[in-house]
Amino acid sequence: MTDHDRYDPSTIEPKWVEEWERTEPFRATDDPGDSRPRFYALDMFPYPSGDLHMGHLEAFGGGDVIARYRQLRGDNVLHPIGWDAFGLPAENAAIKRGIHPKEWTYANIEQQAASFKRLGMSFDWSRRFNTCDPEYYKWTQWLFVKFFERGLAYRKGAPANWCPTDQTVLANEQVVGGLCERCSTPVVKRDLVQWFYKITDYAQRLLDNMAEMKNWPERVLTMQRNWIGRSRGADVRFTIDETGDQVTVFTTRPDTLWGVTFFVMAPEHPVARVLADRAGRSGEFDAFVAEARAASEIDRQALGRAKRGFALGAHAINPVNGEKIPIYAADYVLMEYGTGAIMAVPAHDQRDFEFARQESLPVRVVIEPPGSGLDGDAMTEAFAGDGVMVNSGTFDGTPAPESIDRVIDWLEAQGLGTGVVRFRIRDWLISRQRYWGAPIPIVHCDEHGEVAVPEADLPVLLPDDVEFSLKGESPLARHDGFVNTTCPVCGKPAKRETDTMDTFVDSSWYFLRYCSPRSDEVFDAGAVARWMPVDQYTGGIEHAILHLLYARFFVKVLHDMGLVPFVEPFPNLLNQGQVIMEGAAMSKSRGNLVAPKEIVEAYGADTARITMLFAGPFEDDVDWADVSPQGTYRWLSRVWRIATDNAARIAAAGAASGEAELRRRTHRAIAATTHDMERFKFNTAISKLMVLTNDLMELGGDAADADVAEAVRALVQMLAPFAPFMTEELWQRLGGEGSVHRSRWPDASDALAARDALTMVVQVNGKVRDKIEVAPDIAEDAMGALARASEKVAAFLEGKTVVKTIVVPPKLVNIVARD
Ligand code: ANZ
Repeated sequence: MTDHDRYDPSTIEPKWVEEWERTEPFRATDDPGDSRPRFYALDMFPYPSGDLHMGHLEAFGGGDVIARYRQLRGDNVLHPIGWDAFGLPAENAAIKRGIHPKEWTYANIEQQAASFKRLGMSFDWSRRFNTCDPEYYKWTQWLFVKFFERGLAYRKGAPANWCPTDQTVLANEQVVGGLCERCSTPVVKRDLVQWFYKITDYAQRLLDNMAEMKNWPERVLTMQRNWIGRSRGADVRFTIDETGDQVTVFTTRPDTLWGVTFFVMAPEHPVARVLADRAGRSGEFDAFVAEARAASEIDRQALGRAKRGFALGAHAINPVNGEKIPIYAADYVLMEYGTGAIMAVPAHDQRDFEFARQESLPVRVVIEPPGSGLDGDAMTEAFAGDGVMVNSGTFDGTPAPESIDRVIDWLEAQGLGTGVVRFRIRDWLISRQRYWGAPIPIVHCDEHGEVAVPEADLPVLLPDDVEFSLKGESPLARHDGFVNTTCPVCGKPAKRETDTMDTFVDSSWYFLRYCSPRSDEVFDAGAVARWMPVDQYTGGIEHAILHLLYARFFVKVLHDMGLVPFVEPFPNLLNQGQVIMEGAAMSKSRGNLVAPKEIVEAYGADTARITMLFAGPFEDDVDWADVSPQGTYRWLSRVWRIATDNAARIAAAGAASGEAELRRRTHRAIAATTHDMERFKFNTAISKLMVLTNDLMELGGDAADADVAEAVRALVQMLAPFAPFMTEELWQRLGGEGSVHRSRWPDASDALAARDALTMVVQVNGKVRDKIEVAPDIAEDAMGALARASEKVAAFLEGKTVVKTIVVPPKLVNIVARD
């Protein structure tokens, strides 16, 4: 064997990187006359935080296999790449290391782009863009203006989540367990005037359109449903005895109105303050409110913790029975949900129950499972199950769930309340007091208020010459040249908005821009209609709520604007697992980081890609400690050897025919691999290719040249999505036409694939004496005949009389014989 014949990825791979750079073979064709089926394979675009890490190899490796497989199936594939390039880390790097965010960002992008190429990703590089390019954020701003014109972008003062470390506000979605998603600093509430996108207008449609999201993981759908949090119930009006004010509560259980024993307002409720002042306890109340606000919403609502309460010394009148009940302010009631006030039913709501026991308030049972005799004084927890109404006047005996509707009807008839539907989701807080984002295109004029920047003046460019510091306001607010402008309406001096947009705004529409990335409109409607919706979206589960909900919202708004003909952007979603190391997340600080680069340098990109995808089901986490690039490399070397050793035979071979064993196994492998590829079962698809490799080693020597040629070509083609470099090289050496990546995925002959050889076991008196390969549809008497014809079996039958032959088709023959 010459040295030249050795599998050497370090020479093959860079050669093809260069070739593909030159020929751009993965460009999508946007010719409307192209009759091939279109396939939009989209990977969630990367954030340029540094070089690629193992998570990228996993996610983009899987995405690339999907794109390449569709390509081989004959589709016109759009597989774009770009960068989600605005965001806080660039600014923090600027503060820490004195590099301009722009420089840091674009340098990282170049590094990641080079690494993607080295990994053999089949991107259409001609469509590449970054969200921080002015040509892109111009349109992010244009969309803001459109939202603003439709009343879907607005500014209001509200308690906002504030991260003291990052010195910026965060969306609710970016607060995880009370901590800043980025830096884990406890988030506090601050009253600030902020910009919002009105996602709440779309809450019901975000739920309803889930019917169109055919292939989403169930858990992602559930997370979205919970986040949207639709509740049906009633708003019920209570009157304050001492002041005559009316305060409305929201309840999902109006059927428990007769069990209300106290009334609770959020500490932030304006009426709570009035009552505290009236009681002459203002100072005490201030301290109480401050303490409540220091805790996160999640902590405030947690079960089993001591609740902070404040008796307000006033009473509410229960409208259904005229009872006067004490009013409290308590931290477990939130100002941001419902009406910020509740009717407390301790017998049937666990938080109310805990508060009642803490404050020695009465517990009155009004829902009872038939015959159970619940006792309010003896209960140890609230009863939240179904039952019939008791202690509820004329409603006694009404069973759940119709009890709720009946009480709502009655409340409405009496004018005491109204049936309502509420959502937990809040409007999306999109403004950030930071520099490295798309400036919000608004001018504040004393006379005309908030004025949108006219389209002709977009983009509002980020100035380069700014000062970075974590102290105080945003760098843009300190830049006079940026701040001072004129009003687009009257031309008088005015001030620019200095907040920038949350980067999730940038990523809410990038998939539309990919369809016509150089368009001088936001996107070309024809191109979008041709390519969208995305056929397969691949990315991390961490985006289950944030990005995927925002992008769905954007598309609905664009649909309502008449810009897109569909309402859901991603009918099919695939979430890859995470890459971990010995059970823990890979991270710099843990020192357990393995860079894809190390694997590529040692074994090549093909090995790196396959090792990752072979490690387990794509959706599951991969523990890098358990995988073996060496094993993959050995397998690929074997494939290489089989193909190159047989190159001459293969080149000279004609078309395969007949039903030889190698052919049957080849077609079985094609059928099984295709089945797995269609279901994104990459790891089992790879294992089937490994089996075919073994079959070739076992049978290739004696098989007909044509059969070997067929098997090797099929192996190379099916391996192509996983190992794009080696297969391209082999395809060329085997005399294949053009690029393997432009060839057609092999077709399985159903007849050959079905001719599955099964192993029939032959026993004599219950002991296994032979194993014979048979067709699965073998007849019973043929089985018996085959068994008796076996020499091995005959040896055990010598001198004996066969009493009985038991045949269990197609796997077992047991011959019972006596001396
Ligand atoms: C009385 C009641 C009795 C309730 C009962 C529940 C069970 P979901 O389902 O999540 O929408 N609630 C309303 N506004 C609140 C606020 N701002 N902060 C804290 N809790 C609030 O929750 C609706 C229920 O949560 C409402 O129904 C209310 O308690 C409480 F056996 O009213 B319920």
